[in-house]
Amino acid sequence: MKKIIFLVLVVALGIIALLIGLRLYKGNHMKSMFFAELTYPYTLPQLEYAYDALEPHLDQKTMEIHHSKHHQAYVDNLNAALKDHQALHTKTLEEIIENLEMLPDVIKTAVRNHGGGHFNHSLFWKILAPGGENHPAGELLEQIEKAFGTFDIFKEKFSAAAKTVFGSGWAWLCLDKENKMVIVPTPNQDCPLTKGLRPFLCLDVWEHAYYLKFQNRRPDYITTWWNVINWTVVTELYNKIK
Ligand code: MN3
Repeated sequence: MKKIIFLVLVVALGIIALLIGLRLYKGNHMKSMFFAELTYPYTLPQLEYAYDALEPHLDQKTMEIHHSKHHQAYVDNLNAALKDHQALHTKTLEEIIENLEMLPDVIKTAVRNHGGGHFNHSLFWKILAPGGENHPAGELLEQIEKAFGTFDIFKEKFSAAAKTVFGSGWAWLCLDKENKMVIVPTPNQDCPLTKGLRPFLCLDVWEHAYYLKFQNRRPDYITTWWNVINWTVVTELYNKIK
């Protein structure tokens, strides 16, 4: 009799452990290294600073139109594309972009452009700040120096990548699959996540990001952008994904 009670107890404990395990698995399943809050229906994230806070480097009018019009349009178009695809409503944007190739063909291009647009801009606003520091410190600085030689060489290489994006696109600093730091340009709103890269610094070089103030002078926009980087946020992001 005691043996039976013991067996029942063991089985019951086994079932409880299994249920807890399944729950944990389900909890972790919706994975997000960057923005757990980016899920359907998508909304425009609030900026943590005013539109004029990045003056004189990034001007108020550009920031306002870029955020409230351009970014909003990516959000609206992404929601429209995903509206009838309920299976994707429980995923984070990050999961969707990482698995772009597995999406139904009818929405693949729209998600690539507008999902990318939403993710890329959400990251871009985060890494900006008024009166940013000139460079990171500690381990991130050491790793940048290890990867590129000096911080100034890194800046030159990143700026060159941003300058030479043909047409619209972005420049990124990412960790690759081997955890190596790489500078990567992407066209349009393509996101490095789709290629298995983990981005932690980005620069929007679409004309809408600078044309009002800089017109055709993209290099001037890039030079001034280095003054408004929030290295604290970039470092936090780097520590999270490394
Ligand atoms: Mn933009």
